[in-house]
Amino acid sequence: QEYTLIKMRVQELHGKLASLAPKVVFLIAATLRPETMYGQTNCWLGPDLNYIAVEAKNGNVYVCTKRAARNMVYQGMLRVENKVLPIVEMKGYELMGTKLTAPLTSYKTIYTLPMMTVKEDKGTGVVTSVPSDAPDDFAALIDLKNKPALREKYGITEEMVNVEPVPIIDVPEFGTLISAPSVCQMMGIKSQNDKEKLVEAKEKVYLRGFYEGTLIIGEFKGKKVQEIKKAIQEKLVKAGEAELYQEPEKQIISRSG
Ligand code: ZZB
Repeated sequence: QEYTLIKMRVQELHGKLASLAPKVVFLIAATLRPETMYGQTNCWLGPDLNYIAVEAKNGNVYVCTKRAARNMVYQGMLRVENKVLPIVEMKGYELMGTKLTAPLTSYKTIYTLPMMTVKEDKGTGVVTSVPSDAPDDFAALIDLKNKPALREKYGITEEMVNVEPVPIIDVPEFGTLISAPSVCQMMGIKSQNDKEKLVEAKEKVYLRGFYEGTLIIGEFKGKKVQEIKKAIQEKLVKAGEAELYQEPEKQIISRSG
């Protein structure tokens, strides 16, 4: 499985990240949908997952799970070869509310927010949120908007969740409606805890967006998603805003098993 790693730049180095100055630090999100980066509204971390900061070959610092860093070592992406050398170790909750600059999105600043369903054994443990086209993201975002206690627990302010799904992909069947919010509404999904419904919603939105979707924003506006996915990935990589990353076979087997 080939992921695109999206480099989300940390704007100010506070707390556990403060000691990394003057290096440039990125949270590294793994996505299979680089064409949706126009619609990023925030970044998800698992509050109880462990994250590490490691130095990349290019001198930047990358934040991800240890497992992802190990894969990066094998793929020659890190400065220290042959082993994982964490510069800093932290829990997801210690990074909540971090201000990030992400590529292609119209939001100048996006925030790291908690999502309970982020998996440690998939991608990098850092997930970019596209609530227009990912039902999981939409559901987790409405949870944070609707539940002040959840925000307070993680030091999240209302301002940080004051974002709306951005229409980026047109799917004929949904007309002018935005895919993920309308599918969630149709299926009665009210929270990230509606896990079974969310699996079904994801399937629906995924297939339609990929096979029937047309981009309605950015330089590839008017083009079919299928046709420009690769071009957007290449553009991001060329600009130094993304890297390619392979997920080892073992993970695929354990996921389907
Ligand atoms: C942006 C995006 C936009 C995504 C979208 C999906 C969608 P899959 O197909 O099940 O393998 N993801 C990545 N890592 C994790 C993790 N550790 N825990 C939880 N979720 C994770 O799913 C791949 C997608 O799962 C990735 O692509 C990422 O979210 C998320 F419009 O990135 B995606 C309908 C889906 N739409």
